[in-house]
Amino acid sequence: MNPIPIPVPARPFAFELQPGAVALVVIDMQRDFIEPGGFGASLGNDVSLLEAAIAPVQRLLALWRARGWPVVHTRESHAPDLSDCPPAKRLRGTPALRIGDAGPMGRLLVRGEPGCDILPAVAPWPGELVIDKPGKGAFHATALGEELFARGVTQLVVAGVTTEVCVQTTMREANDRGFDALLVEEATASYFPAFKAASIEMIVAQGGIVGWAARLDDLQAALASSVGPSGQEG
Ligand code: C5J
Repeated sequence: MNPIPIPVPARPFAFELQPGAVALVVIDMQRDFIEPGGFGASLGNDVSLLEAAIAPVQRLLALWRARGWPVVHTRESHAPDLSDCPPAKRLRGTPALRIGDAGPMGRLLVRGEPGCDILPAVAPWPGELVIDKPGKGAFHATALGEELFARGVTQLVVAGVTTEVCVQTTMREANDRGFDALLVEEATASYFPAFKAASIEMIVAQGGIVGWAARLDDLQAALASSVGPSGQEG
């Protein structure tokens, strides 16, 4: 029997969250984006702006883990030989350091290097899916779609960084693949607060042309007030 959907207050209208079919997808909470000396800093960004997402992502992880629901983490990352990094990506612009160059946390965005790791505060637990992605979107050149299908997932609750780049790209990819995707506003951050705000508006505009956006407190309250068929919290 399908569990009863949980209505989550959201924009542009309530998100009917389906227990058992909803994965939490946490995008690129990597040291290379959030800590000084990484890829984000090499592009001239104030990386401290992304710290605001850490505690909300921790809350989301706790909600999903308490229910045994699927959690997916992504890392924007490349093979050590950079064979999966198009020159157009590596050579664009005039950053202080390029992808693959050595920085204080190792080679930027290269798998296995310290900077490529997910922050310890939001690190994957054993058994959680970790997707290494060479692009901005989490579906491009990865097995994410197949992995979600195998788990019976039809809905995504999305968090992580940065809102207008990898988060929004992933939500658009998810939308095109038939997933319903909800962005949790406090659990995402950008180096450009105005871009974060604009991305959320783009997602929910036109009747949810890309998906939904919700406040974390509203999602948490909706989950706490729902009771599954077994009498347990949804
Ligand atoms: C960027 C990302 N901003 N994870 N990557 O290059 O958003």
